[in-house]
Amino acid sequence: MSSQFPSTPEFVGLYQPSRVEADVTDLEVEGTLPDCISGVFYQVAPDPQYPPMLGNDIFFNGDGAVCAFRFDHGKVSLKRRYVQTDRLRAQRRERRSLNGVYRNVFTNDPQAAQNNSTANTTVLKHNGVLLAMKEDNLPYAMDPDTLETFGVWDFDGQVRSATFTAHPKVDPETGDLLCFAYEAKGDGTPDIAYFEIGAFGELKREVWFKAPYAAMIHDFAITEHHVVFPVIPLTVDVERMKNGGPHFQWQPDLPQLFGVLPRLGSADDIRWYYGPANGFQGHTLNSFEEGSRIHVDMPVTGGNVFYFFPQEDGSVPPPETLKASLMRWTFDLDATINKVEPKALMDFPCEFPRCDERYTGRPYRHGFVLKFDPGLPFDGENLGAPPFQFFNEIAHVDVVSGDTEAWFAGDAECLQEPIFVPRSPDAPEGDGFVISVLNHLRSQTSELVVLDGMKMSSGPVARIKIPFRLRMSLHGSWSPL
Ligand code: V55
Ligand code: FE
Repeated sequence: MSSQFPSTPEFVGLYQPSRVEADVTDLEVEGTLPDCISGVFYQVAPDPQYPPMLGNDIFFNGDGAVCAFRFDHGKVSLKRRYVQTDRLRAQRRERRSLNGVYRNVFTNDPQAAQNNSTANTTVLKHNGVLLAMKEDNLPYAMDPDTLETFGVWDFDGQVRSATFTAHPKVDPETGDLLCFAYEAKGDGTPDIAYFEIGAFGELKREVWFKAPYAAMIHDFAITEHHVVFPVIPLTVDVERMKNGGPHFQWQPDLPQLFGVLPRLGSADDIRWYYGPANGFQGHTLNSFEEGSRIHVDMPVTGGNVFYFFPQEDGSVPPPETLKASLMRWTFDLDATINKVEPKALMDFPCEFPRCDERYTGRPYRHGFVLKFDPGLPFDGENLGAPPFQFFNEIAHVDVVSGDTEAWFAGDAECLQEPIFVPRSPDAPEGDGFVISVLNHLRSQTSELVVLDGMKMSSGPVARIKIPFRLRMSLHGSWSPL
């Protein structure tokens, strides 16, 4: 019996599954790695173990495969392992895919695991374990050194939500993990839970409240005294799921909704703000407060970015019509109206923003983003580069001056989410290095590039060669040694 991945855009080129588990000691390095980069870069990719049960599948439904790049005295070693989710283990037992439509358990094979998590969206070390997260379930915990999977992580029984975000934030002052759950009482529930978990694992705060309707809350934003929940106009309907339909559906008439909660508040204190309809709030770059005002900086796109979650009539906007840029939303707690309009900080499409995380939730200046410039040479049409998550530049953005400095990676290359590493613990904001996976479409190879954050246009100071191709990934984190 043939078992091959389909030749659909979701499985070719950058999206061809990699499926490699590996240990490579001392990768080849072109250039010089600064000694001050000492730590582990963790990141995770959706990387399906088996060809999709239903013939095709979306990128977000692949099994989580974690990379750990350990930087130590100018050398880098690589370890890559699948998260041993219940779902992966059931598949390997049956030797085929058992999971149907993304986040729709009604379409799973009866042999599939009860827990539907792929653990494929981010990895972050907290209180001694590496958490692999997917927003539809609790995290899985792994050994940060061996990448052995320990199992589902409920924080010693303290977190009792059905789900858990893949975008927690670390408060830089306390080391507390600020996190939340949406659809927190199960599929289609409008319940949201907000948690603060101490650096030593103790649950410090927990607030449960309800959104006006059940919809995707992918990322969120924190400040010293508040948290902000961006509710994307992608709603959930369990009846549709029972009919085999998608978990999410785009609602062009719904606003970009934001819930603002005081960190010390209760459910009654949540305040909802309404932005323009038919817009897509992306990932948070950073956020901070200034008197009564809370600023949240993120890429915003005019229309549905997720072509795999169409609106009711099945339509999706042609990708070239989607205008995106880095925007600032300002929520004024003293304002009497609840309407908000974002202001553009930059005027080019970008995503996967990251800040110097010593400044998370605090006034800041420097950001690092993946950028797409359609005006630059491109020679990848026949190499399987779909019009989704394709970035040919990496940039430093200064949100105070509005300046941008970018590096173009090449005419058949695609960058993945960067991570920022400070030069030293007390270096000025933004003084340090930016690390990103770079995929070469022509040679079907991958490398890590390391750039000086304040000299982005000079290009990499080092390129670290990976002896196999990495599939497109999502998010990751830096953990100092
Ligand atoms: C996102 C990614 C996901 C997901 C839901 O980027 C939203 C947004 C990788 O999986 O399940
Ligand atoms: Fe994300």
